[in-house]
Amino acid sequence: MAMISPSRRLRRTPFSEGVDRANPKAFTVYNRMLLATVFESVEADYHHLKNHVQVWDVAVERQVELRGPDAGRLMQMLTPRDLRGMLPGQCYYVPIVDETGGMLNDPVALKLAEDRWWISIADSDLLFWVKGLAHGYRLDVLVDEPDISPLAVQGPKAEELMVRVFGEAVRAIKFFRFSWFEFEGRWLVIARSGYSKQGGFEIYVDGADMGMPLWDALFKAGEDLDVRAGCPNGIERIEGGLLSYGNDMTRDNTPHECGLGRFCSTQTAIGCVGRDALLRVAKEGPVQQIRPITIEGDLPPCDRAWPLMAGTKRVGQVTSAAKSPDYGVNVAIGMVRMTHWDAGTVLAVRTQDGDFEATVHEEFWQ
Ligand code: THG
Repeated sequence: MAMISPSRRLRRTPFSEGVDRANPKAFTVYNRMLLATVFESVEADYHHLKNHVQVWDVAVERQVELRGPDAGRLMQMLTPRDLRGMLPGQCYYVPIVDETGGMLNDPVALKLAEDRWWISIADSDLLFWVKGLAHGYRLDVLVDEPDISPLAVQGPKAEELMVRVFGEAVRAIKFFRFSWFEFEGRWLVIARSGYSKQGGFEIYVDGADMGMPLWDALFKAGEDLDVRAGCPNGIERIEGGLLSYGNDMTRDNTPHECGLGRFCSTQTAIGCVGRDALLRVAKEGPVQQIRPITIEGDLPPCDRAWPLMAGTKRVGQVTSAAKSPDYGVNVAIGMVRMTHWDAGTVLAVRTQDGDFEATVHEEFWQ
């Protein structure tokens, strides 16, 4: 494969110097930024993540900041999740939908204060939709992308490493909660969250100049923990059922089709622009839904949607797949029609290298 041409459009991050030092083998593009995808090998990275601790440059998780008296109102316009019980210091995984109920993004929202929110976005240009709503509804709120760059610390030894750099108080941070910590005289948000099921934290680094000093401090403190540069792992996130926007779902899907119904309280999410559309589809229930899938055989890379076939009939598609070392089978994420989504249903998945046997499951692997 040819190289990717560097340019201003393809943004580097405050941690790129550290990432480059660790010799990544491949990058993807996410929110018009570079995101490493492989260091040693996807399998070696996977085993290391499950046993040790990794530091991930996830600056690609850009923040859309809402600031002003109408920030809370705007936030509720974006999502069918009821935000009324959300307190400052909490993170919520929030489906974001348009007026048809179609998924625009699946970010983590942080409530910093009643009048200040961060939306930590997946790979779509959410900023434009949010600015459009704020302007169209004449809301008293500032919307922009601040110079905030998340750095994730993930894996079973993440807490030990974080304690060494930020002190014992990090142990008290609960899952999907955050608080403020000092580093070199500056205050940073640290949340217990991250795009893996191995546990860990996300540090919201405020100001690009803080990037490498923090990166270096983590690596120095974690030498004896075998801390390594890492990245969201393609195998581990499929095992855990963590969805990838643009891959596993798009604007064509409702949150209910994505299995995100538990993050919707459409009835009470007053003001959500997709509320009426979602109330209509929620009443009937979705006709297709995300399912865990296993696939037999030696698969090519999943670089396109693979049709799921029941005989000659297309009944869904597989959108992510990887060979799992721990489960000894290819694990996958697919969207399956209601008629074929029962656990144990055997289908054929049509890849660029031909058909393979696929089995539908009930629960993800973690
Ligand atoms: N962290 C932050 N921003 C992000 C991501 C992240 N933005 C992009 C992307 N990841 C958004 N997608 C997800 C998908 C899943 C989760 C978080 C963000 C996630 N889900 C948990 C689960 O499914 O087990 C828990 C959700 C819950 O219980 O509330 O963590 O990773 N900052």
